[in-house]
Amino acid sequence: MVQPAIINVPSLQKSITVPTGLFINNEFVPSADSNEVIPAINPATEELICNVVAASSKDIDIAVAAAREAFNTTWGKNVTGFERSRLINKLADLIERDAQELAELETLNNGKPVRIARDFDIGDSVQCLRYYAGWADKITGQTIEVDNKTKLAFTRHDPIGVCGQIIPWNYPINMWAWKVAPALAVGCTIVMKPSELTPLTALKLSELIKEAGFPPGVVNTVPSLGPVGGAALAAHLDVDKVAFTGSTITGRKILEAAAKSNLKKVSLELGGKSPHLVFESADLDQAASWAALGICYNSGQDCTAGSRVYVQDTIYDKFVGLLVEKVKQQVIGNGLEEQSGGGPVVSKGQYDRVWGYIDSGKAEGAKAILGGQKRASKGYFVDPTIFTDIRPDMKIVKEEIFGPVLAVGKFTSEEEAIKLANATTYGLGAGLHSSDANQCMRVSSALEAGTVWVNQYNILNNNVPFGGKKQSGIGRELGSYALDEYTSVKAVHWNFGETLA
Ligand code: TXE
Repeated sequence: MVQPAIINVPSLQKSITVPTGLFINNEFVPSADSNEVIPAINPATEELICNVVAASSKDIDIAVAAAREAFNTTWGKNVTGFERSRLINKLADLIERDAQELAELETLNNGKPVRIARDFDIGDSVQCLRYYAGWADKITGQTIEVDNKTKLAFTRHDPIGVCGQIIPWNYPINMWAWKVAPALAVGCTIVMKPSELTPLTALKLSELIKEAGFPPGVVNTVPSLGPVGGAALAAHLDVDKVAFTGSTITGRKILEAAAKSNLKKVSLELGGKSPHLVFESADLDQAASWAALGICYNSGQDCTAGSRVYVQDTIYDKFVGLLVEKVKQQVIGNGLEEQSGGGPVVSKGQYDRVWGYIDSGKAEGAKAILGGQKRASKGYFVDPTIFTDIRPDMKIVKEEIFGPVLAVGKFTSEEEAIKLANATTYGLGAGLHSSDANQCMRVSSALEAGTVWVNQYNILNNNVPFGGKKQSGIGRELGSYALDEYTSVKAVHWNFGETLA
């Protein structure tokens, strides 16, 4: 048993208790063979919140063994869909009960405003769990006639087994729910590796796993450095599936490790450089609001951040003026303060990375019409920055920045707009604004992206699939589609009459 940390939060006039051990078999335990810790840092103050135990590759083996044992005994095919549904619903209730404290912890470790963590990230996570709880007793195959008189075939959608789930730091609770909910619904067991930057809420949620009544070993939580715990999960011979959200470069490593080990099933939700097209018939005020949301939400640390906006030349000046006004309204501050609409970026590493892009934009000749200046105060704050006068070869136009940095360009025709939008190796999200319905249909069909938003941006629903084309990923999360990622189809051929001579 590892003692929890008690975090004093003077501005909230309270303290929050958070477990710091590895969560294996429903207990918080030390590492089996290592004294390494992961420091959890508050990005608004740059101060240490607490240290948590870092899992070694041996700990990953132990967690996978626990998940395998649970899969073979108390979970997997040994539990009914009704029971899985009941437990997932219970978990959703507990998260809802603790939403405020979970949100505060998310803010301390990630930086995002408490209000957003509570009302959006956690609200959506609770709904996601309830959505998949609804599916748990409806996992069915098909009956397929192969010969009416003597034979029948049917399919079973079996839980795939032990799942390694590797999640990032931009939506620590939300990504946890997106991964955990469908896996549990179909009967899989889980070894969850949260990001080393944001391990705290995954540990806090682990307490709720136990309280909800999930049997030991069904969900295990192993904070660890990516190249240690993440790599061990991806290469593990007894892991049946890895679900990953993160950078394209790490996604490649995971796919490679899966190929070199046991050919485990892999789903990848990777980066993006999502375009946003504004046509002359659009409601410009609305389009500017959605475009501002698209780049400012979560301080731009969003895989579908609308980081390239292309505007029809006839309305360019008017639209850019509106956009600047909307973006200026963003209040960036400490997430614990209720008026903050956006927080700092997550870490020193991410801060330096984003500034590297801002500097490169300036050096390559783009014009910063908003932002682009560092603050003198503490904390990893980046004020929203808008670049115009861009060229397709600039780094800020080609690469994922993952910060509130927007590149704005111009087009003259629909054809050119589509060409610019699709000129990327990514294919995660895309947005378009137009009041011409035929144009909306034509352009949404031509955009190479897993999700296209028409006259809105960045709105997701738990019952609608989400994922990427091109180098933005493999597989789909959310909706009924995610169930396929966690099941393996077995065909059973039944002979009830044919005899061999
Ligand atoms: O991502 P990593 P980083 C993008 C975004 C960001 C950049 C770098 O552009 O600026 O990636 O962020 C684990 N084997 N996105 O370095 O490394 C790691 O521990 C297995 C987009 O933080 O991909 C963490 O749990 N796992 C994105 C997770 O991978 C490994 C969200 C994500 O970290 C590993 C985050 C390895 N070898 C970043 N190395 C999105 N799509 O939303 C690291 N990890």
